[in-house]
Amino acid sequence: MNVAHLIDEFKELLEKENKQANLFQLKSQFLGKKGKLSTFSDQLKSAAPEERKELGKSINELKGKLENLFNERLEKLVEEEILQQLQKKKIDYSYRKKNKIPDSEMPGTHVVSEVQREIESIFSRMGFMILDGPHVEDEFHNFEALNIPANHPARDMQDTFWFGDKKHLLRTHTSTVQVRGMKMQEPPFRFVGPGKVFRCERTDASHEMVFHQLEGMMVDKDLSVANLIYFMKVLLKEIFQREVEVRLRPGYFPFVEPGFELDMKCLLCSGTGCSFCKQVGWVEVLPCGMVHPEVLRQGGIDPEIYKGLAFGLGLDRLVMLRYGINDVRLIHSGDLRFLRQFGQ
Ligand code: FA5
Repeated sequence: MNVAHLIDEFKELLEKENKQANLFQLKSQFLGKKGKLSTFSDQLKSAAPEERKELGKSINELKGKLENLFNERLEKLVEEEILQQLQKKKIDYSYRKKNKIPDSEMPGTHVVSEVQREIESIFSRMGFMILDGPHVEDEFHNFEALNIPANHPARDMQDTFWFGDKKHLLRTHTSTVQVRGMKMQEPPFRFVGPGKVFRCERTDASHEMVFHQLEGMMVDKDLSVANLIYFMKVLLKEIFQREVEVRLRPGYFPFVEPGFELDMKCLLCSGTGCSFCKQVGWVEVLPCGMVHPEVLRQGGIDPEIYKGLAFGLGLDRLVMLRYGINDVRLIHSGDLRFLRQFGQ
């Protein structure tokens, strides 16, 4: 058998196959221990010593060519398979029309987006800017700049989805926006940063793996805990359109000092205890505090001159309290029967 013929034959057979397993089988038929190439290697054994070097070289070249052909075909096949899968998953935009689903049955804006917009507008009126931040973050913005260095036990407070490089992650909280916001502007300033956050947690009635927070930050010369409490109260009053019962207790977050947990009386059970509030009667919705001087420094702000206040509202839980939704997993279920109750 001549070399050119072997190459052509392999090429032709590779082209005909459209399953990865068959490709690998073909590879072993040609390149395996007892494959077609091995007959050339056998010739090597019986060749005269002066011919061996040249022959060995050409066998290696041939092997390289066959391997290249195989790799090229495999790569193409994988690409084709991915394209096919994508085709299958394509969204059918004509589905609604084909099935004659009227507008009135389509869910409108998602309930979390709706409440988010409402809160954005409340803060806008109080002079806050609205900032956005990336979902894929680095260690610096999610932890280090927030006074949570490597090996700090607080890293375990939030179970993190890490990327393979161990440097990037899906942000575990919107406090990352504090870091970005401080670097963007000169004080005094105030902004809110709403968005999705991700935690590798076991889910239950009040815990999801993907949920929403709304960060708030204000930096100015004369700020105190009194300002913090004022903003929290305005927010809750506007959202619930009435005075709601809250309690403030000390809370530990490395990026604030002092730090607080602001809990709301559970509106689902009026404080008597249910699965949502874990029978406590109170729900954690608004952790907050005065920004730690080290965090201000990391953001390029002199803590001797400026003070900061910050809060991290749990948006989904607030939505649940407002509408009496007793399981956070419903919010993200995509169940149209649930979603149609909200939005316009
Ligand atoms: C934080 O994420 C801090 N970054 C908040 C903060 C900001 C504190 C600024 C101080 C200053 P925490 O892990 O407690 O804190 O989450 C904040 C809120 O998100 C909680 O009060 C709760 O309402 C909500 N939350 C937390 N985990 C979940 C979850 N798995 N599912 C739904 N909501 C959650």
